[in-house]
Amino acid sequence: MKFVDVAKIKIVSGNGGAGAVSFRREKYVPMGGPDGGRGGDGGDVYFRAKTSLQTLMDLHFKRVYKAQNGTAGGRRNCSGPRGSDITIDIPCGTQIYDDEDVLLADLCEDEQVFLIAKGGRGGAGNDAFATSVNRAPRYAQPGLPGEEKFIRLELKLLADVGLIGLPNAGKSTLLKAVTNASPKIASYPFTTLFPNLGVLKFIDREIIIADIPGLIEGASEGVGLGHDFLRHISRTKALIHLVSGESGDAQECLDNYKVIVSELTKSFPEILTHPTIVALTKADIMFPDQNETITEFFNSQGIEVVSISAVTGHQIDILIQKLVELLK
Ligand SMILES: Nc1nc2c(ncn2[C@@H]2O[C@H](COP(=O)(O)OP(=O)(O)OP(=O)(O)O)[C@@H](O)[C@H]2O)c(=O)[nH]1
Ligand SMILES: [Mg+2]
Repeated sequence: MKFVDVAKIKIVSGNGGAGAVSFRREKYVPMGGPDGGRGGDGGDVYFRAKTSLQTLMDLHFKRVYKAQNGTAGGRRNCSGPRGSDITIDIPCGTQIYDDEDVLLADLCEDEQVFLIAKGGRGGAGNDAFATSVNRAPRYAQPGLPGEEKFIRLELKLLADVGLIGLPNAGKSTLLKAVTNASPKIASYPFTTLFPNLGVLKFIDREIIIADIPGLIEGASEGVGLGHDFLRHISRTKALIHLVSGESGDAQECLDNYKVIVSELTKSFPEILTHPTIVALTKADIMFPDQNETITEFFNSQGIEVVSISAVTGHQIDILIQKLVELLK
């Protein structure tokens, strides 16, 4: 199933109900005055952010959202009932754009509500138009139409830290080791098809970590799963770039590291400005001297690395320590 993080929908607020034209008809009152009531206002359309939601999937299935129309006014000055509002629930971190790509709102807090389209006002009944000159007006106001808008929603998950790296680098394994998340892990590339969020608890802090699908060479041109998922880490404060040490070959590790840097340069260069920790993963299956050689090779290129194993927990505490320092 495709992970949906962009959705286009149409929203329509309710039309106002028409005001009524009516005259009092009562026994013994020969010339009853006007008594047409007001039409009810149309319903409004709201967006509401929910931490419990993680995708825009639901909005992909239903494309049009319409609030109820107001009801026309009635006799005896009866106002028509207001149309019911509708509220569209979206994940926290969803940005709302209009059809000209203007950002209207960015809902980040749980239960945050945004009025996107106001219902049309109900029309006044003929009673409202009676004057000393015209005591029996035969007209009333129509209700105003609701608003119709085409909206584009874009989800950018709210995470403090993003995990990047080639497929199979061990991103999901690390997320699982340090957070409450239980992502799918497997020994083949592209196991992760959509982002996973996990919460790392460190003393009194909660750090949200996003594990995104692996990037490969050409991702910026759509190879593999493409680079679209990078939008989710565009708002992180720090990154962990995972490089697998599985091959035991220093040059290969550095080349793998550079593939990611080069793809980021092509697609989301601003992400490279985020403070980044480079982690050499799978230390448990490297020989100690390989581990040392690779680390020194990276250092000689001016890249500091911390070698870890998410399986045995080797140096995971050091990685977390560095991360906390970086986020300060
Ligand atoms: N020995 C060892 N294996 C590891 C370690 N970390 C990950 N692996 C293995 O490497 C493989 C890939 O791990 P994943 O965590 O799925 O890798 P990923 O980076 O999330 O991969 P994609 O989702 O495809 O991008 C799995 O078979 C893991 O068990 C580690 O520290 N030590
Ligand atoms: Mg994964």
